[in-house]
Amino acid sequence: MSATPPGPAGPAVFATSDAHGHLAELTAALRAPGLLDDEARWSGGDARLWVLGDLLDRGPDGLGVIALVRRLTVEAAAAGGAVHTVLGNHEVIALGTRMFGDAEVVHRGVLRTFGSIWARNGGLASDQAGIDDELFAWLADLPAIARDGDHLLMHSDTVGYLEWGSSVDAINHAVRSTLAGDDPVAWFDVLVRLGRRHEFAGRSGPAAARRLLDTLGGERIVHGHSIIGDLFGERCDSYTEPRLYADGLALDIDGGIYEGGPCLVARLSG
Ligand SMILES: [Mn+2]
Repeated sequence: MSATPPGPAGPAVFATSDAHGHLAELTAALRAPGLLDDEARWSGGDARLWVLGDLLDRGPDGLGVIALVRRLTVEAAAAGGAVHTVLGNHEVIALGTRMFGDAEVVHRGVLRTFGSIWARNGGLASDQAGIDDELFAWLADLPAIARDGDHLLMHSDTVGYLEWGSSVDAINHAVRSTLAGDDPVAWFDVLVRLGRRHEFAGRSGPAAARRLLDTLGGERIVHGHSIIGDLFGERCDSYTEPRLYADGLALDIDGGIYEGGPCLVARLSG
């Protein structure tokens, strides 16, 4: 039985983000719209689910979140649906820490180490210990940005993606090429750019969002990374829905799980 039967509008499309190791909350949030059954198996039929990064760190079980998402990717594909994952800055922090550890790197005149950034941003030793070569390769190959119909999907609310290229393919090629290599300065460039935020908010936000959409396609940006409560100055327990803003050009789906907010699953279409 599928909770999301195909209709005239086509398969349903959903997005979630920033689970940050909160496996139980993510499982419950995906079960609510019928994407998972009682045993946490894919029950979404031909629906498509986008997982917009920051799977690990901060919460107790990043490896469990990753394992769930990877299993659902296989199960959804077998059912005619799809689960896709997009790279978040915490994936880059975790991989960079795995690769470079506490090696000091001069980046744009600043002395940095991945290990210290990881430690300051909720890095978990238990997550780090589980990143073997196979998982490293899977995470490092995630796309940074994607299009699904009218939606442009990315982790971070920044126009910085355009500094890698002016098409989705060019951006993903550039980021993958960097993460396939071992140049720590190039890795820090990826991390710093994906760490930017709030660029679709405020007076200049709509124009920034419009520039990204006009260049890469799509009618609406869907992103995580910036907690709704932080972006709009609200308590994290005071909202239960994603937040549309920037004249309707951007949808923030990061409820802020680790700050007491909800794990949001946005229904984008269908
Ligand atoms: Mn993030």
